[in-house]
Amino acid sequence: MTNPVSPATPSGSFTMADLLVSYLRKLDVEFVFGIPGGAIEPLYNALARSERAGGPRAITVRHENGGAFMADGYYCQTGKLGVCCATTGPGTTNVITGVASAYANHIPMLVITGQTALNSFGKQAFQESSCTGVNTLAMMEPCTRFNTLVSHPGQFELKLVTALMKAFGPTPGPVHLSVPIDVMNSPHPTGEPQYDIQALMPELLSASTGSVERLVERLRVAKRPIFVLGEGSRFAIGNIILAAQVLQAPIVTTPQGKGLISPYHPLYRGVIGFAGHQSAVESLRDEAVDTIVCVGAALSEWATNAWDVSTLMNQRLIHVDQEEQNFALTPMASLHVRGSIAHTFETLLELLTCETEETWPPVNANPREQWSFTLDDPEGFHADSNPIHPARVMRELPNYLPRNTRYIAEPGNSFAWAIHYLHPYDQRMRGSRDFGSTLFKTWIEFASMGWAIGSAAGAALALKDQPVVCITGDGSMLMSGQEITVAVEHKLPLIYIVLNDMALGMVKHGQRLTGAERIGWQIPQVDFARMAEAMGAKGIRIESPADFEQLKDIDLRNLQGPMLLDVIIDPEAVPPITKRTEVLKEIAEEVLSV
Ligand SMILES: Cc1ncc(C[n+]2csc(CCOP(=O)(O)OP(=O)(O)O)c2C)c(N)n1
Repeated sequence: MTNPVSPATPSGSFTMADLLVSYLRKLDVEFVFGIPGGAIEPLYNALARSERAGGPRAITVRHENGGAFMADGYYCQTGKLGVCCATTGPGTTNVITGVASAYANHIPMLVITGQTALNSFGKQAFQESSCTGVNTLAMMEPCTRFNTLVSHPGQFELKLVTALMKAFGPTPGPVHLSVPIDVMNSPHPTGEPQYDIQALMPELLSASTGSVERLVERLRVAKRPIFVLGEGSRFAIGNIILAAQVLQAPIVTTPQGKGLISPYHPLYRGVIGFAGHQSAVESLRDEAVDTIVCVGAALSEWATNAWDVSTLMNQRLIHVDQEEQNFALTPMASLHVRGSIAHTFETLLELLTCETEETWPPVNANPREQWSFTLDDPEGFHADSNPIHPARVMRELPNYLPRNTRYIAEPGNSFAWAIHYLHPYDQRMRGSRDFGSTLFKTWIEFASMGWAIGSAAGAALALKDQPVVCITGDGSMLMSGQEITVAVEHKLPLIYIVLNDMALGMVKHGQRLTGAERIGWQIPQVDFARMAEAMGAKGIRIESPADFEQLKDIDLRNLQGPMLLDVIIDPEAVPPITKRTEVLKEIAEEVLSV
């Protein structure tokens, strides 16, 4: 029987690789990010056939790690499985950082790597990475939720389907299939998927009625509730904001939850945790606050200011989540509500029964700078200095970029400046039920340099014509900037903002703030605008706030390819990372006092 979605090879056989692509198509996945090589060729052959038939297609990246970051960015904007692939040996070792990042950030991702042919195992075959070679399966083990070698063709389909189910499991994450070339190339007996994969995608269990009723009871009697929104709030953001409005509860977010709510929402008090706002911290410390409803948050070190007891991690906490791993961090919570966040808030609103359209506050017609949270350095935010203050860069960006622009911020000082000072002109006062409605994305758990450069390309491919901004540092650009050529190749409307301080800035400022030795942070001067031009992108140099005016001559709503702004920033401006450095200092002092 022939397969309607993935035509077979010219010889007529339908390989395991064709089968894999058929499953991806059923899941509506559009892209497989990776780099070809001998052992993974059967998959690329199938992808070539798939592309011709309008199915999932290969996006060739420049470093396999970038492919994993792009798969991450694709998932974050669409909710669809991220898929990346690599050849055996160095291709697989290259991809590992991106897979580890996805593991830490709970990203559903399918990672397919090649292996040499089964009969060559143990014979020092070229790039052999079986258990008797450079054991790539062993390397993947700690950073995947399912990890297996497909040792014969009969296993392929059942292991693939198991992997797909596990990727979206109770704690989502990357899954890895290591596939010998001969297994990938072998014919599938029936030529079509045997499983109804859509039906097998795990349904999230609903929270028990009792626990949602207890939550509602607690909210009814709460004198002063407050909401803390993490990234998992995206599953019900409209209803969560509505619930907060009904209760007139202030809202703060973790750094990962920033972007789900408009900065101009009257109830919003800013970000807690790394690079956050004092107003958010004070809102939580307010003694009148008796109930903290924390929704969908990985309560990691940086999200919570090292698990600070005085703000979030105390008995006032009610923890609502659907990812089991997140609950392990909140034994102190007075109530846990475990189950689909979407279902919990639908039920909660039904039980509160008082919501009406009238409870929405009026949409702020001109939200510029009318937010209800405090900035650490308002002078820097408004500074006219040359070189430009990085906080001022954050202030300028929304002035020029379209309102639907997505911002993705790189680990380093970039995410610190952006978390604190970037406030897109966001009119979404009512939240949104769309999965990918966050206007700002960063991850603070694994925090690999180069993540944003890759992730932004995956996001831009997913979002088609909507502009995406990647805010990154010069160190990260030197580490992963080659991926710009992917954006050039696919004409992506991607704008790279390089905060150029000729330094590994976070390291430099961190060393200064902690009184450590000053070492290893210098970077030579690089003209990134010219680098971008050499790669086929548009390059612009920005030294002062006035230089942003050049953007007025560019149709940013209709970019036909990437653009890079090489922003020469004031290298002395201290980023909002003092909370982080205080923790580092405390750790150093504890070690010394032992
Ligand atoms: C792959 C990787 N290596 C090292 C680090 C440690 N690190 C965190 S931030 C940083 C400096 C980043 O420099 P740059 O990209 O120039 O950004 P800046 O901090 O100057 O904004 C380093 C080295 C890391 N997070 N990831």
